[in-house]
Amino acid sequence: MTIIVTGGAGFIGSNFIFHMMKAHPEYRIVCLDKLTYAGNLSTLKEVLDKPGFRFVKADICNREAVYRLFEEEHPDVVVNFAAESHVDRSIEDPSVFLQTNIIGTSVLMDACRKYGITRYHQVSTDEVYGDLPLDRPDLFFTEETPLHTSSPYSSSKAGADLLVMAYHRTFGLPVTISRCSNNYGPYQFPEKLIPLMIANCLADKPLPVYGEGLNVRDWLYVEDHCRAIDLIIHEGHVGEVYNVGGHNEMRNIDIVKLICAELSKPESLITHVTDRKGHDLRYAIDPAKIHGELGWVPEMKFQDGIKKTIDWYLTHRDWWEEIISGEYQDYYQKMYGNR
Ligand code: NAD
Ligand code: TDX
Repeated sequence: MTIIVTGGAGFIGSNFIFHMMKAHPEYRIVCLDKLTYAGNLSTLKEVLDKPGFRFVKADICNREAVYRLFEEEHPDVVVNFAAESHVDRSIEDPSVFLQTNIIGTSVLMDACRKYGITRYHQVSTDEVYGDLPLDRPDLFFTEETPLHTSSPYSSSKAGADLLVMAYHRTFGLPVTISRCSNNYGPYQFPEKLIPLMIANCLADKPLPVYGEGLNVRDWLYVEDHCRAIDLIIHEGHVGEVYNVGGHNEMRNIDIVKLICAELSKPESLITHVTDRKGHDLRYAIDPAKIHGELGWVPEMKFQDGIKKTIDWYLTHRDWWEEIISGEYQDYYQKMYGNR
């Protein structure tokens, strides 16, 4: 079995590659990644020289490069993680989000049609459902919840999802989609909430909480997400969407306070800053379908996962200090300088 994993030099894609190489050592894993600001080849250093693994630097929007790779590798399965993934950046400049997340997805699926595959899996997000009110804890996103997006990021992911279902219905492409809640764990780029707060805490820098910090996210340890995708590509039903989440809702402010406590830093570092435009209030996944049909359950408890994650950032300072030393400083200044 040969699997092309796009976006495998990013956060979830790299964790998925590690998971698959351990769980299925006989598979050939080919990572296709453009190495944008969010992709880092050093993340993959432990697998780069392994037999059964190949890295190819290319853009999923580059039809010629994508078709060439399919001709060389004859993949059985394609798992598409490649995306622009940060909501705040999509508010600054939507265009690259439309290009990579929508056009890139269509190029990959065109290649799948042309060369034939047994499964195309689209890694999507709970953000395509929009948000839920804070005062209705009884409401959850199911696979039937209508798409109702808020940001250019989530709109581009919803656009991709619609295309994936269209390729299934019109061309019979064997597709599946997973829509997961917020992930956390090793190798997450420090622009995202949890690693940003860990890095700032360690540098005794202000912790920029948007608004009151009352927005709720449903956190899942990245390895649990990777196991879910592994299960879906093997046992999921073609043409189906699977929500992935572990019923672990937390307010942003409580996550930041927890990180302060774990790192023995004062909560006085917390600084409330101007809210994100169009900020989604609450995400909450109902995972009944993947649990009932495929038997998936999350294994990592948040209390353990967050400790493990903080430990990882403490013991891998070289990985993220290198990242935040370069162009990230300009990004940080632009986003947080006058906020
Ligand atoms: P990330 O930003 O850490 O990584 C994205 C990767 O894609 C990077 O390696 C980047 O170089 C690569 N990439 C970007 N544009 C590309 C292009 N045009 N061609 C080839 N490669 C390209 O993202 P992540 O957090 O690992 O998210 C992976 C996927 O999971 C995304 O599709 C995202 O929408 C989805 N998702 C993320 C979360 C989360 O909490 N992070 C939750 C649910 C779903
Ligand atoms: O500095 C910050 N301060 C802050 O209060 C940052 C970076 C974030 N926040 C808030 C905004 C959100 O309510 O924390 C929450 C989480 O923010 P992000 O880490 O940017 O994640 P989110 O916007 O929820 O989107 C994430 O989950 C769904 C991923 O980035 C997406 O790729 C995924 O689809």
